Amino acid sequence: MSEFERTFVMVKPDAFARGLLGEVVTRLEDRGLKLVGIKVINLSEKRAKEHYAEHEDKPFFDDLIEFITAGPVVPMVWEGQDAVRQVRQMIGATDPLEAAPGTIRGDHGLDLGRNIVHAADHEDEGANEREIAIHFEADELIEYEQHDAEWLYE
Ligand code: FUP
Repeated sequence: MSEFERTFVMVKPDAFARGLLGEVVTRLEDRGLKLVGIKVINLSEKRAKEHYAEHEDKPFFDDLIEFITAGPVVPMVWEGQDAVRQVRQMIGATDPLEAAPGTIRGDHGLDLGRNIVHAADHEDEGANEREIAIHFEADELIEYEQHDAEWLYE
């Protein structure tokens, strides 16, 4: 069943440094999703470890934390019908080698450890709300009318 929901997305340091922030935002805007929160920050090590807590026992964890704290990131919250699944499809598989052409990772990345963008996983229940809460205060998510909504939704 379709669900109207919010999803957490984050442009990673590689994409920010490569000037791909606009590309990622444009793709999500063009799809019809509504931007309700965005900021540019340097992630603290503490917040990075909280964000990737599920991977703390993995061999790649230290490299992942070093990478995600190596430069500015852009956490965002996007809203729309089935937003979590829509965005996961748009970013493509975790490894850019496996990501289909036409997806963000499939069009802009090559390396698993430099894969452009993070988005909450729809198969990990609760991940989305947890990640939004890690990166945003409630008053940083804004409410407004999406003026083209009547032409996006039946
Ligand atoms: P995703 O949900 O697609 O971002 O992927 P995961 O949560 O499984 O992995 C988080 C990040 O860890 C990936 F973006 C890249 C990194 N990673 C590795 O570096 N090596 C691995 O074997 C798996 C993931």
